[in-house]
Amino acid sequence: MDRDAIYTSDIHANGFTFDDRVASVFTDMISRSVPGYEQALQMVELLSHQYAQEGSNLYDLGCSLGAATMALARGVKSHGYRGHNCNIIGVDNSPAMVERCREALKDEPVTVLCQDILDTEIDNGSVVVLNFVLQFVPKEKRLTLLEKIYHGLRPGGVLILSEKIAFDDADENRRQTELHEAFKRAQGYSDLEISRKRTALENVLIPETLSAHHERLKQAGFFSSNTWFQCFNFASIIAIK
Ligand code: GEK
Repeated sequence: MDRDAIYTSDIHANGFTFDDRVASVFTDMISRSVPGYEQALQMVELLSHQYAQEGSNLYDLGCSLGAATMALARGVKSHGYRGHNCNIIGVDNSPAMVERCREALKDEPVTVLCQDILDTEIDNGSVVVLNFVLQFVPKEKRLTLLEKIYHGLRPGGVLILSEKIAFDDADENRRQTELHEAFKRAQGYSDLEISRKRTALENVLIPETLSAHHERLKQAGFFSSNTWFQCFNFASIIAIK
């Protein structure tokens, strides 16, 4: 796995994009930047095992290099009859990510589409994953996306939504941000790399509060949504149709 040293220089300082350079170090970047990332993937496998319905479609929207797509596949594979006949579909709009993802998953029974998830047709779904992706979708388009997912799910189907989150209280927000930055320092990032990345992600990654997410999921139609995981300012929600 190539190590992320992108922000040791300031080439990327003008704004973050999922280009070839990011894609080439992405596994290292996300593992050292998102506390709980590995655990989220383990639980995507477990939740896929639990909620995959026979003959349904499972989607990983914003799949990057396919880590959660593979977790969906493992969850279904380990299942015996209930996961049988499922289609697993990964979607990402970064050509650099999709090219690498297709290569890495070429022997797996999954389809990888290079597409904007706002244009993806969701149909006959039982599990949909948005693993740290909604935060990159413009705020005004988030409800429409969740409504589309809701309508494309079968009854009993689930959405797994993992996000970086914000806090209403400014002091709490600052404390959680400090803890996240301490995590990144402990993972070997320097203060300069942390601060350059923070600047690059401004206006690109827009976090919201957990209550805003739960409220929107309710508005989209989901009858239940629960936060099953939180570590500092990162959390994951499961919403059920
Ligand atoms: C994982 N889920 O490893 N349409 C398609 N893809 C998009 C869009 C969009 N509108 N917006 C962003 N992306 C992965 C990690 S990374 C998270 C997801 C992060 C894609 C973007 O190209 C990138 O690959 C991914 O969403 C976000 O479990 O970098 O913090």
